[in-house]
Amino acid sequence: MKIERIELLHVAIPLVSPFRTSFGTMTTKDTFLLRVVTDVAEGWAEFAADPEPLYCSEFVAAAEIVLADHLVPRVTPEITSAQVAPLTEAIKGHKLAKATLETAILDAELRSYGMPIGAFLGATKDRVPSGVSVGIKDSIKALIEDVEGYLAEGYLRIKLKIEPGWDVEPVREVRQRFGDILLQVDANTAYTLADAEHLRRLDEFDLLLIEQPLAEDDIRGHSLLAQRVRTPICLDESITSAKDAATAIALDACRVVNIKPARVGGYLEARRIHDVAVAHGIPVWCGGMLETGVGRGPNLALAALPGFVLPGDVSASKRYFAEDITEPFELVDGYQIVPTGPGIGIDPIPGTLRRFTTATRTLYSS
Ligand code: OSB
Ligand code: MG
Repeated sequence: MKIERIELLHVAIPLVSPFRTSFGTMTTKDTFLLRVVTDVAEGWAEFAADPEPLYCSEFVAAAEIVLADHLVPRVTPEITSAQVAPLTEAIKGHKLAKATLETAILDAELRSYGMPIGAFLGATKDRVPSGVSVGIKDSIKALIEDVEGYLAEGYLRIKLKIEPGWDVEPVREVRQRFGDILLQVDANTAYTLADAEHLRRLDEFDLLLIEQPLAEDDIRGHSLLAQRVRTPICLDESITSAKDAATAIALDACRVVNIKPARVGGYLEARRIHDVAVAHGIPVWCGGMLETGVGRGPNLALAALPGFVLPGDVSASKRYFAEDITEPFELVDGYQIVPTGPGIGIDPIPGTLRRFTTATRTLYSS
């Protein structure tokens, strides 16, 4: 396989409704896709972060620069997906940008063999249970209506976004109204260890987990918090590699790990985190970042690995998009079917992609 062209396509796709978290409100999926054209196949990937560095330090404009000036120039025409990480190791950080490059090359490579990414990663399931992440609302009433709608659609697990001032009450109301559902919360780093006694009030609601309550670099804080709350701590932002996962687990900073391939540099590292967690008896689940179908497809394949024992943030396309750039992913009895086509198993629909594309740039051409 020989790489002939690497293109970056900026896309902007409106969300069906604003998505509010402790770090900000999103109304549009504004990002870019990477398209790798080789002599035998074409590969696609999606940059997972946003125009502003609010969830993580990476953002669209920075990722474009790092890809154009530092990552793509290190790519050789004959590169394999396994060589992307070693060849770009000298470039510090920028894991979400690196993940985009590795995934697009992996997709092209797998398509050239006719192998689905699920088979490549070691998926053992053909469908995965679907959870949904529910944003912060203006009122409890609006929240209850949203959760009711998602449960009616079949979602098997509800995750509530929380922040100081929107935590114990919304959780209490949802638990009271909907009874014995699978329920968890995500704080996106909005608390400090000084809030430990407050967070302990969530213990009475039998949550599956509390995700990333403290700052991303505060492993020790999470470890101390874990001694003071009964609800299992799950890390998201803190885990950027298998090494991080091993450290956090060894220090009892988490009892669950959210694996987002983008955050950890791609699917190869995501699988290593899965393996580390499984070796320690730590359950994992697949997180999301409001991906279009291009990112959603391979996430479903990852979520089909045996250690993914909790429902992921792998919701249907229509949870975020009235129109996606691929055929939409849909729920079937609360589950999503893992794509079985070669590579990521899904393609952008050319006409639809064209309508949502705002700019295109060639990063490499042979
Ligand atoms: O913290 O898990 C998160 C979305 C964007 C950035 C961070 C997060 C999220 C979500 C939604 O919670 C996940 C999804 O449905 O894609
Ligand atoms: Mg999270």
